[in-house]
Amino acid sequence: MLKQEVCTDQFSAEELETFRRDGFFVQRNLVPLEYVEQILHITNRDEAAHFGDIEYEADVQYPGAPQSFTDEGGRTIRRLRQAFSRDPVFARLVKETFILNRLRQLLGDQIVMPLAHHNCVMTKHPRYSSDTGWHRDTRYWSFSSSELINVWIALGSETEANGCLRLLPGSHKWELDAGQLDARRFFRDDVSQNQTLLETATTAELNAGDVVFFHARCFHSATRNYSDQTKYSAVFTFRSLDNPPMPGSRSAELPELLL
Ligand SMILES: O=C(O)CCC(=O)C(=O)O
Repeated sequence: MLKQEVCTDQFSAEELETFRRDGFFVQRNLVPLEYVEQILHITNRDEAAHFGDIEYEADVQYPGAPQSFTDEGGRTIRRLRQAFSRDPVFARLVKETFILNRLRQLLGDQIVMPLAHHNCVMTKHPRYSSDTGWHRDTRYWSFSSSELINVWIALGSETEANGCLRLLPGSHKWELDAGQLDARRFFRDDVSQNQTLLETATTAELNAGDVVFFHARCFHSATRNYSDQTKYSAVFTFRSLDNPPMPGSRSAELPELLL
């Protein structure tokens, strides 16, 4: 039987202060391992069948990804999208008070979960996975404001070797010049102004059940998986009721859940 020390239902005042300063907070042992096991079961089932809405490494064309579906590793899955349509376990999980109360502390009483963004299980495979450059998730999202919070749930160990999240503390507050981003709105590492900022990067090494709450404006990146085991993480985003998607945008294309 797996044993785990589970924490309280809300952030302490210090944890909130850390989140507000850094734009992220790593909450250890938050999700009971029974959830982790159920989600891994669904993930393995849908991965084996290539079932549902899937993003392949070849779709993103990031460094390290197979160039086409016919290349070796061309059918390597990067993430299983639309997690909510795959099993009720995801809805049960995000409605748990240990998640919802924390989101309320960050965003206010009425929490909405967009289904158009994240809402996925990231699957980072050995050999054919890719490097995700420094970016803000809001780069292609369109809401009244960029005040959204991501919840990244580790389903196994996440380390530098298998491509864990790296974050730039405080970057959710940065105002940037256009020249600091490239054409795809990745944070450029060839600009001296950025190089100084990149020196502040920190890694979020995680164990199963640990959760990173991070502001959608917080710059983050990750390398490919250099280990020999696949890394799995479930990821969702949340907004307050008074921060709707812009009509006609991709963010407004799918329904949302009022939690
Ligand atoms: O490669 C990763 O694990 C990071 C993924 C990510 O940040 C994203 O898809 O927005």
